[in-house]
Amino acid sequence: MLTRIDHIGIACFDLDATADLYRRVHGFEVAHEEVNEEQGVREAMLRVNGTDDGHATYLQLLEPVREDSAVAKFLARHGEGVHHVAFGTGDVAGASAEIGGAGVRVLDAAPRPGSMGSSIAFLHPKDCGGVLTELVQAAGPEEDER
Ligand code: CMX
Ligand code: CO
Repeated sequence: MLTRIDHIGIACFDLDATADLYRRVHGFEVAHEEVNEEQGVREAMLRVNGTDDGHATYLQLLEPVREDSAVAKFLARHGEGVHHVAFGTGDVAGASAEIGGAGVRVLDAAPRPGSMGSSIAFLHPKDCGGVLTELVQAAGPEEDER
């Protein structure tokens, strides 16, 4: 079951400049930054609010660190902007199996490491009305506060 919006992923060319824009225009601060080599991105998580299951909602700013990464390809084709929507679940493997069983292409055979110790899996945008969709099982609530 998908219970909440975990984050909106936003592709950008310059993470620091884009984080600064969100600080100045929206008032959001960077709560966490990391490089995910497997996904080929440097990312900043901007915490928007807490949710009733003890986790939180974020904007995830994504800057490619490799030319062959999904985000680099997206930027080359579409430019900067919304890249994906991520929903929270208590069981990413179970949710992937259930959604995959309904005929949607799950892009990760098994969940992979995501931001802040989470486990993630992606659904193909062509099977989700044009929206690249990520499923996220967050780490413990204390991990969200970093
Ligand atoms: N949102 C919506 N549509 C998208 C898309 C996106 N983010 N990325 C690609 N597409 C569409 C393209 O527009 C294209 O459509 P048309 O054929 O109608 O033009 C089609 O999908 C194929 O696009 P492509 O550029 O050839 O891209 P690929 O098929 O090589 O890859 C995808 C697309 C979704 C399979 C790949 O990006 C992927 O595996 N993504 C999952 C991993 C990821 O995005 N990681 C970065 C984020 C990490 C994180 O959140 O932590
Ligand atoms: Co994401």
